[in-house]
Amino acid sequence: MKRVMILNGPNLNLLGVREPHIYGTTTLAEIKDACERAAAARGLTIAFHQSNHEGELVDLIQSARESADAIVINPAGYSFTSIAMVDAIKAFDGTVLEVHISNIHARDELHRHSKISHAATGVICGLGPYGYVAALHALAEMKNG
Ligand code: CA2
Repeated sequence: MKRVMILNGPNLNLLGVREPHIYGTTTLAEIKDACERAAAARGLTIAFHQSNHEGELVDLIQSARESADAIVINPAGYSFTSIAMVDAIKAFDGTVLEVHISNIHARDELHRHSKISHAATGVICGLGPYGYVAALHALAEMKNG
């Protein structure tokens, strides 16, 4: 059974609570539920995490080297700054799918250029919370996902 670590970066714990005009009304707990349903349907196991701390996210990415076959990551604000997360992702051998709820390419300059994409296998953005579920379906379809 393919093991997927799902990682969420800073402030995503506020989803559905603040700025619904940008990020919608779905909470992170609801996204976790949707991921659990999709994973069960597709024969995947998931470990779902959120952290506001860059070092903790780096530790989780490193731990995925032992505990996961693939990573789905929404690096949130660290997308635009974190070389440490890029380096940790490069040390992971499996598939890495970067997910953004919003279409970062349609946003302001500050939110447009993810450094993480350089190290990701693929990027999904602008599909809303469904992006996480789409990433799981993609991993289930990918031979080496
Ligand atoms: O669209 C996404 O998923 C983002 O990764 C979300 C990040 C943003 O910096 C990226 O450009 C795109 C921000 C996450 C902050 O989440 C909040 C949720 C509710 C209220 C405030 C922030």
